[in-house]
Amino acid sequence: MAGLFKRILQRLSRDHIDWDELEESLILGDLGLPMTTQIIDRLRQRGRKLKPDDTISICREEIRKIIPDSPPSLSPLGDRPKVILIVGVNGTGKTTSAAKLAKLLKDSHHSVMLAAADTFRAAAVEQLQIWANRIDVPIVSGEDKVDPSSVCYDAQTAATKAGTDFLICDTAGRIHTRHNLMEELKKIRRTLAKRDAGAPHEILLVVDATTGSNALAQARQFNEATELTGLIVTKLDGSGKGGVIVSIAHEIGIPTRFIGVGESARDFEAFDAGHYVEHIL
Ligand SMILES: Nc1nc2c(ncn2[C@@H]2O[C@H](COP(=O)(O)OP(=O)(O)OP(=O)(O)O)[C@@H](O)[C@H]2O)c(=O)[nH]1
Ligand SMILES: [Mg+2]
Repeated sequence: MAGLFKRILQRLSRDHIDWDELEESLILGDLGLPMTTQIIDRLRQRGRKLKPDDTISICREEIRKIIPDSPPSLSPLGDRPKVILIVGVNGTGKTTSAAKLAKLLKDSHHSVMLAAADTFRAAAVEQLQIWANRIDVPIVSGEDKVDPSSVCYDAQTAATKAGTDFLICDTAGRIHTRHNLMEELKKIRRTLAKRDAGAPHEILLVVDATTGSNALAQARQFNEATELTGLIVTKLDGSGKGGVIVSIAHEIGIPTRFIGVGESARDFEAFDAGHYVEHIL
């Protein structure tokens, strides 16, 4: 048993439930107040005879109700590149996740191209370039300080010409409360939609699991600006933190699509609700 439930089980006594303590544990586990209240209500309906193991299984049941078994997987469009835009605040793991996702798709025998559209931070293009070489995937990158929209557009042109299945665009870290940065993201979207009205077909927000409720605020703001299609939740390795997956699904309705569980290219998985509830949370 992993972090949150293990901690709760250790604190539960055999003969009575301390509701305040249980509530505090769920909130500290980043499940969010609405989800916590829902779980506590459900447990209270069961009354006094609850055993610690029942408590944990009811928590799991309630969580499973709001997290789909398996979120939609990424399948190619067939006639044009499926464009995936990777967004998020600074340092959450966007560049690493863009590369890991490229590797995952490549390993499933799809053709992939990367676009280095973080032209803001000097070393960002080079960082993605190193990854692209390592995983042997073509990359389109822009000059320093060039408009990220034009890098994405050029990459989309190249991917279309090459008949590539997936184009993954890494973008600069941006603070979700900064208006002009969010406008830049909207411009990238509009530019990609010029060639293909459905593009970007996926907008994945990368959140760092260890940032807890701040990740919920990020998801809310990014979703307002760009209509997210899913989350990549990183740094789940050894953090004992993963509750934010629940609060974001419950309060905003955005599914987690992939998780990052380490720094190497292999430490990346499609999200699996059963595994998450049993082994990660
Ligand atoms: N332990 C762990 N570290 C991760 C994971 N994903 C990313 N990292 C690390 O987090 C750090 C930041 O990752 P980046 O991919 O550069 O993050 P970014 O969001 O692109 O950062 P900016 O471009 O500066 O906004 C790096 O040291 C990564 O190795 C993960 O799943 N687990
Ligand atoms: Mg980056």
